[in-house]
Amino acid sequence: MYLLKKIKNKLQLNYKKKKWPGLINAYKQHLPVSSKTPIISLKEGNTPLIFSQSISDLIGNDTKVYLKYDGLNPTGSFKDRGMTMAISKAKELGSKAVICASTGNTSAAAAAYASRGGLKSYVLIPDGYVAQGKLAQALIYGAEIISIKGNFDKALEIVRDLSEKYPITLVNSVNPYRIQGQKTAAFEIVDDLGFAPDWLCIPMGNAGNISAYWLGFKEYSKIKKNLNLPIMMGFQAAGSAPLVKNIIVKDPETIATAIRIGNPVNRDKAKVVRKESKGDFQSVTDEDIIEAYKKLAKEGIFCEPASAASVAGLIKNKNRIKKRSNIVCVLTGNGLKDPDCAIKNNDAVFQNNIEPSLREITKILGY
Ligand code: AN7
Repeated sequence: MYLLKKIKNKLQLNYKKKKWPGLINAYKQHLPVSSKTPIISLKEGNTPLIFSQSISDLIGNDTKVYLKYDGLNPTGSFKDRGMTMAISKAKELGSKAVICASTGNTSAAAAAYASRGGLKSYVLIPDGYVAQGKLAQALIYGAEIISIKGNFDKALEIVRDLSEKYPITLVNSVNPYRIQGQKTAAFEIVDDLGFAPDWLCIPMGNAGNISAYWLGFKEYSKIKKNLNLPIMMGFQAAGSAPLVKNIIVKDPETIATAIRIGNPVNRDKAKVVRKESKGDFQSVTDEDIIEAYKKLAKEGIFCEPASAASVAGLIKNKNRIKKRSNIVCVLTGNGLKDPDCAIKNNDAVFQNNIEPSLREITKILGY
């Protein structure tokens, strides 16, 4: 009996140890935190890397395609990785308020983590271009929301100015702690696979995330022997592709409102990533994006349209992929963020206004 109890206790202890502590605690030794940093966490990170049979089959050539489903973070996007760091450091440094410009996800994450940390949050968003789920989040988490008659790029210009003049911490991806937190996604991929993928496919807006992944892979390669670095493939929407075209896009337009960004702040960093990784930046049309979005959903994975750009981009490169490649596509945000898009773009059979009679419904089912 005693022995049994002892074994049981030990098992329970192991189980507790295995509980995910949030990404700062999990990767402390790789992050600029100390015992003085108040860790503001919602247990973000540790998102699943899901093998996709249907996308792998579509690519063929014995390719294995995995999806890094970062839409399963606490506020439904990868922004939580950066925000746990940005808000923890803001609090450590005595800040009382944070500000960001956002196409939606940054504002949701900033509002949530600021509230949790007892800080005030201000968010500037482009009027009419933030998906409903994201707006709902910013509202309920308690941000002060300023919706401007202008796009994301204009909003970012304003918040950068404000944060220089007043004691408000900027939490867009120009904040270096954001990139530090986001690099942990690369660590997780390597920890899951046991190696780095041959290709990493990722959507780009401001190009903070692609820069963060690259930093993560490079840092891990210094401590893990024989770690090959991936080719970094960044994808933008055709109507909003400043990095692909190497220009500033004045009036970006795309169904993927998350990446409706015409003047990415991390432009130079992104170019370095492309060069160092021998990667490429390409555009995908809104039609390509919706097609990939539906394909993913058919396998049970619901992401937002911007995230589907990574898979749309991969599909476009089908003929360039070497045999037996391992590929990771990053799904940056949850599909529930943008319910309108799913309601407008699906192949479902939806019959409404039906009489609630067995006869009527049997007829519809075709029996
Ligand atoms: C789902 O929320 O810029 O290339 O203000 O929400 O690091 O900018 C969002 C960006 C990809 C692009 N996928 O990442 C914002 C914002 C989703 C996003 C991106 C965003 P970056």
